[in-house]
Amino acid sequence: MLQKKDPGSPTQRIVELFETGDEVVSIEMFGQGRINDTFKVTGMNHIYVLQRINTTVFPEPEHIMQNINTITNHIAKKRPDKPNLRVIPTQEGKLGYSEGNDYWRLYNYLDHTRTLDVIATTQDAYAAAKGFGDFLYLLSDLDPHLIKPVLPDFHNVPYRIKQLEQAIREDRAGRYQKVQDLCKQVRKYEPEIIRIYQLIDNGAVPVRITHNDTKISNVLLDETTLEPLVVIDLDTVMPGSVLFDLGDMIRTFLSPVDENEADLSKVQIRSEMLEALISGYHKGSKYMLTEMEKELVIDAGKMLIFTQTIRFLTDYLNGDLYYKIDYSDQNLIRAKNQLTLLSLLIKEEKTWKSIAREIFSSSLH
Ligand code: GN1
Ligand code: MG
Repeated sequence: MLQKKDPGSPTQRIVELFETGDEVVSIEMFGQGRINDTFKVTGMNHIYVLQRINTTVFPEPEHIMQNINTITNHIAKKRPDKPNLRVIPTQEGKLGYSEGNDYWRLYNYLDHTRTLDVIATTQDAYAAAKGFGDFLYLLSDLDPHLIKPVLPDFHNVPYRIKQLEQAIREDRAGRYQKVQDLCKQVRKYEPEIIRIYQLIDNGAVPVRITHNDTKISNVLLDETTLEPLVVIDLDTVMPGSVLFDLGDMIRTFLSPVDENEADLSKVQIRSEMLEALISGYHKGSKYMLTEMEKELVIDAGKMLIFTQTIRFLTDYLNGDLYYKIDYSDQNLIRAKNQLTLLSLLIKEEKTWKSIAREIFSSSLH
């Protein structure tokens, strides 16, 4: 009794190419990702997560799957008693299935878990940050050379600025005039953000295996205890700086509304969430951050919010080719939302920095 809620899609045929030993009962769209397509597959015996990888964004999905397989095996070996993400191979023993421009993969579904889109309480912030901190710690004894840099320029600020400049020059969607002022406002932060990026790039902080997309919805929490269980969305796990992860947490944890909120007066910085984020991460990562990493945490937030602002703006100028949108000005709204967050963070940056210092030094070891 197949109830496909995704009519006309090849999803059932695809699932059957994987080594599940199960029978499909239903398939439905699932999740909030802006890049890949995700489906929840209910089988007779188990539930699975099927994903179609966006091969424009990830041109070498096989490399991603090798990375993910290395990472998930490493974590499962270190904590076999906990729920873990597993790559389910195809019947031919491959880590995914490639057909035309599509690349598909299948995971086990982790039941009795939930994700958050915005952080409502300090307990949420602490738990989610601790989950990402655990992740850093769990991978800290894995040689970064074993992980391929699948998107080498992902957090490269000068590269992102060049992409914006190109989008302005080409003005493919004829939208530049509308966003000229916004471009000016955001570009005034460039020198300051480039300085932060260069510090990192010049080796002020160690290269670690980092997640690189630590928005709150990427950690699964136990649905009753709210304990962080599993970090998901491992496509961008690469050698990088922990500051990319901390920066993206600052970007997504501090405001009571997410990047899609059009009412900019709702964008705010909640200092209690910053405190919870830092103490949760510090605890999860077993206090392994260097002094320089701790010192740069707020700067990292600035850098990630800046980069996200110009990425949304670039995509808006290009005619929405990268991020999924629900309505035509959504990338513009997202860019404005992120620019508001950036200016709020910078306005009181001294306060945030002193809070960060205090929490890092007062957390119990
Ligand atoms: C994308 O689609 P999702 O949620 O995995 C993006 C992140 C952005 C985020 C903004 C590979 O993440 O870098 O921060 O949207 N991922 C990629 O919501 O570009
Ligand atoms: Mg992602």
